[in-house]
Amino acid sequence: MTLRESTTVAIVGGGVSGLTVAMLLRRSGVGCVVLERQSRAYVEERQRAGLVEYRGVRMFERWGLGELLGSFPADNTLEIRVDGQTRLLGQDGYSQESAGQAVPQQALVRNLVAAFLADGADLRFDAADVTLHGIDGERPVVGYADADGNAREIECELVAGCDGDHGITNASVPDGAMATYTFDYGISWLTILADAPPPRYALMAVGRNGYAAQYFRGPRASRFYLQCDPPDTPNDWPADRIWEQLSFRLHRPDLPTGPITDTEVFPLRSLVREPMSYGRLYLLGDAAHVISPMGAKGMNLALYDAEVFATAVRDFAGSGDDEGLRSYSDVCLSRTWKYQEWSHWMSEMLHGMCGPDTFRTRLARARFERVASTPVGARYWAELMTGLG
Ligand code: RFL
Repeated sequence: MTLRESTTVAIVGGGVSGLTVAMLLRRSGVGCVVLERQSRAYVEERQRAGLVEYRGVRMFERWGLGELLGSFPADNTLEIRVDGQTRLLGQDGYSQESAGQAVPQQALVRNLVAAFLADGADLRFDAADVTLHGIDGERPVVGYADADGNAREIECELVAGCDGDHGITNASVPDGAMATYTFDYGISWLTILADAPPPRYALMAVGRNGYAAQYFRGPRASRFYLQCDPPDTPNDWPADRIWEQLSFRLHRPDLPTGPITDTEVFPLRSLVREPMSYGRLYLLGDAAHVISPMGAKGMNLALYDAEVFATAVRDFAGSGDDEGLRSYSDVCLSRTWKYQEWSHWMSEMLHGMCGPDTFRTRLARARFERVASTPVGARYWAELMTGLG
């Protein structure tokens, strides 16, 4: 027999967007249940992003949740090493006053899970075979199988699709009800996690040696990126080749190395689904949009969607005011496209500066000079970097 329960919001996916929206709904006194396909250990170990922009830091503080971000030092400075020459961005007053916070994504997820459960809230791991029914009606139903294989159903007023690009929620929208806009950069990044000391500032190296980057992921951990060819797999990149290429492209013969804990190759691509809602289903985070990690905005967009949605639900549940729900998609898409444009502009400029000298590399270098050496360029950079633009 299928056990049926009810709640206000059924949240599918317990990543950054799902857990954040759940936490904000909890703070607003709105009932919700989170269904996560993976185990708790799995989601708490999954490493990805590492920077919460200033706007996101302020959001957590506004909701009285600032402590969830931990206390790693923050700095908006970004070092761009052009053919080995250091150029620093983000050292203007505006950037420095509005620094984000270095927060490894898995640390944020761990803190959100702990705080949510400590609050007595309802988070169900190992939820298999999630299905959505009646999302265009008044009372959608979310079906799933619990960790013991029992069939369950949750009847709700709203469904939050927080299950990433390849989840079930965006796939439940009828064909033709959403437009999907995609862009493929035609290149891939090899991403490497290593127990190697992080650089002083977030570091990107561009120029004739090719693209590489190194970011903080803890006091003794770094995430590295290397541009590679799309057909490459991690098998094409043994440790010796990784360290040799990182040292070469970062112009650091003395680059400290350490055990490599993870490698992955992913294509640089972007995607936006419009509108971000259908009936009573609302898409958040990667379920609605995927962004090239060049501008470090994927997690930040997920956090933004979570706050816009939670605020709209609070108003709807409190007084029946559905204005926030009706404008949810437009409000979130406005920021999504600004960030897509910025990430695309950065990707074209920084990748454009790599490789042998051509007309294109010269143009990209001229573009970079305007950002690196004019107050207007610095301000443009800062507004997007901080999330305040
Ligand atoms: P998540 O974090 O992928 O969480 C989705 C959750 O849904 C679960 N799920 C399901 N649950 C129930 N039923 C189903 N049928 C389900 N299908 C899936 C999954 O198990 C998972 O727990 O999506 P969310 O919450 O939208 O958050 C988005 C961010 O994770 C993402 O945008 C960022 O990680 C992107 N990203 C980066 N963003 C940044 O802001 N800065 C960065 O530096 C940055 N680096 C990165 C990144 C993404 C990367 N990958 C994935 C290619 C680096 C990498 C390598």
